[in-house]
Amino acid sequence: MSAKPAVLLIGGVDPQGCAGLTADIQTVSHHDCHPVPLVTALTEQRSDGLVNLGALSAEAFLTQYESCVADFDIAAIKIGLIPDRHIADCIVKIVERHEVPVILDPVLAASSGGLSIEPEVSEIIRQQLLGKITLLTPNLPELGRLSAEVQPMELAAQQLLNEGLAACLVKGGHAETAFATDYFSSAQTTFYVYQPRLKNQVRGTGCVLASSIASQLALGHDLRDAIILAKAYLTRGIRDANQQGPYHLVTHHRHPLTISDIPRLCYRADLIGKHFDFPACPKNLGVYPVVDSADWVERLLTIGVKTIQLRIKDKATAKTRSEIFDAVATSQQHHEVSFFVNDHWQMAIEAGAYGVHLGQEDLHDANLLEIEQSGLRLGVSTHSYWELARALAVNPSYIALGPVYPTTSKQMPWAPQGIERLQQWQSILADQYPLVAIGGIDLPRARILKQTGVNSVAMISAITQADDYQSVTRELVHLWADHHL
Ligand code: TZP
Ligand code: MG
Repeated sequence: MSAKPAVLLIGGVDPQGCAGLTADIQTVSHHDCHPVPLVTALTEQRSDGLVNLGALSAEAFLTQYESCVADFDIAAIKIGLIPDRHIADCIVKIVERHEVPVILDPVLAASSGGLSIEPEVSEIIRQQLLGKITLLTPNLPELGRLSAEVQPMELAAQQLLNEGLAACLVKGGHAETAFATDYFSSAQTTFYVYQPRLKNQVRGTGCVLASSIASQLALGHDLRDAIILAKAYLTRGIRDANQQGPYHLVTHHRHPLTISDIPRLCYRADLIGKHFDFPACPKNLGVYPVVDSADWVERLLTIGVKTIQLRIKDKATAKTRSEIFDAVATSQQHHEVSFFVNDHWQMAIEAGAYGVHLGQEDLHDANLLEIEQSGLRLGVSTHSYWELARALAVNPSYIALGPVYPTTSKQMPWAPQGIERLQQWQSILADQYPLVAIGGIDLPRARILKQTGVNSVAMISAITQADDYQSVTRELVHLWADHHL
């Protein structure tokens, strides 16, 4: 077996084994990473509160650190309890020595209360640490301690970004709202991730979330995906929390994720928790060609294709419009055809198309309420976990995942997802959403993909660039013919 990525865990020991480094170590282990604990403090705490921070001396801390890094490389760092300014100064130096992702969970205000950290620590975090880390994960009281802006949380987070912080995930778990909502903010994007509120008062949740994000980054996920996966891990751990004496503790396990574990993502506060209801489409959409003209729609429907998408890019509006209207008319002349229009949702509504297909950017711009009211089906493209979280928030008629294989038909920053990822998504989405595979799929690959149980295969070049598109299309349709609805 190859070496696991090592995650340096800088934090305090909870002598009862509930929070702090114990929770961090369990989390990192369950992500198949190697936990490297670096103790900042030997705390004294129990159910009636924290009696003593028990900070280590700077000297003892740094000696320990040298052993931590003596024999292998560190892939990511997670920082928790910083008990005093001396340890804070040491941590600044440590972070400067590693060019790896650093997650700081600023343990300045525990949910249980009873924690009082000297104000100099907050000052060192603000002035010397914030500009050097990848992500800060404060709860609302901690955000209040660190930011000059008190509220709303969006402005408080922006204030920290203005001071040099790269990204912030504000944990809104303390707010009294129907959904537990976190707010992510970076120079590139801001969004909300939300889930129905689960049991409150589970210990160590902040440690688990930050350690899980650090592990996912150590494993190579991008920051947004790391956050979604970590939230899902924590949600499952809270849902299955076990009682230990007076506490509820996060349960750690490696069971596959379920659809309810994955948080929902949206960009607007007024859409948090909004339930969309797009009509269902056939569960098995089968062979799903994506073409760029009404003529192609006609040709392929004549051969027996039942699901098709018109994807017109860079054509004049009048031409786009006439192609869409022609294709809708053609689709209505054939029996039980699901005809989707890519992107041009207003024209799709006007023309009376069966559905629209939106990429993530289109999803951002489109008026989903209007599409929903018009009764069109909605298909959504995804290429990553955070895009899946976004798709789930709009509860579409189907979800597409790509590129499954390398493709030359579209320029994309994503590496091929591979068949393992496709199978994982198939089991997560299971009965709730038809899953459409797209990207580099030809007839031999379609044969393989069918075995994964995926409901549909979409393709561009395998059909439109084929020497004999008729025979390829017939074989594809035949391949899916026994895939009953
Ligand atoms: N989205 C993900 S991959 C892709 C799109 C639109 C292109 C698929 O084209 P091809 O030729 O089937 O690889
Ligand atoms: Mg915390």
